[in-house]
Amino acid sequence: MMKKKLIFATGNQNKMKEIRMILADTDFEVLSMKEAGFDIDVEENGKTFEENALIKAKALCEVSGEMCLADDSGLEIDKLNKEPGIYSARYMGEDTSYRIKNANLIKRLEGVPDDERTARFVCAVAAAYPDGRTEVVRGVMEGRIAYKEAGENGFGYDPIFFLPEYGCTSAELSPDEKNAISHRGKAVRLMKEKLTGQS
Ligand code: ITT
Repeated sequence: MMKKKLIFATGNQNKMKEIRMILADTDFEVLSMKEAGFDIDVEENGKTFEENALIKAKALCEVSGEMCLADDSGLEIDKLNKEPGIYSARYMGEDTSYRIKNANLIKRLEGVPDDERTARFVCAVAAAYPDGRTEVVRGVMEGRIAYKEAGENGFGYDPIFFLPEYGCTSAELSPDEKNAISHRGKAVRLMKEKLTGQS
C-alpha cells in the first residue's frame, strides 16, 4: 500500500519519538521536519495551545506544500494559576535544564497539600492541508505535582508529574504505558481518527 506522507512540525525529538509510536500502525509515513528537509521556527504567538498548534502546522504546510501536523503542549498547575501553560518550553528560559525548572516548580509548591497540587498536561494537535483546510483536537492527562523528582523516562516535566492511580510519575512509566494515557497519545489518536476517516 502506498503510504501517505505526513510531516510533523516539531523540533522536539522526544515528542517526535512519542508521535511516531502512536502513529506506527497507520498508513501514514510520518516524517520529522528535518527528514523532510525543512527547518522552520515560527513565533508561537497564540494565546492557546490550539492556536499555537495551528500556527506551527500551517507555517510548515505553506513552505512544504504537504499535509502537516503540529503539537503544542504544556503543563498547567492549578495552584500557580495554570502556569507554565503555553509557556512550558520557555519557562525560566528555553535553554534552562529541566532539573532546574522542575526543582523550581516543586519549590514554588512548598507546603501545598496533596489535594491542592492538581495539574494537567495538555496537548493540542493541529493538521493543515495544502488546500487550506485545518483541524485541531485536544488531549489531557490529569495528575499532581510530586514532592520530588522520580523516573528517567519521558522528558521535560515528566519526573514531577505524579499519577495517583498509578502511584508513580509519568517518567516512571514505560513509553507504551505513557502513550496509552498521555495528553499526546489521546490527541494524536483523536487526530488519527479524523485523518483516517477521509482519504
Ligand atoms: P516544538 O514547538 O518544536 O514542537 P517545543 O518543545 O517548543 O517543541 P511546545 O512549545 O509545545 O514544544 O512546548 C511543550 C513543552 O511542554 C515541552 O518542552 C515540555 O516542557 C512540556 N511538555 C509537553 N508534553 C510533555 C510531556 O509529555 N512530558 C513532559 N513535558 C511535556
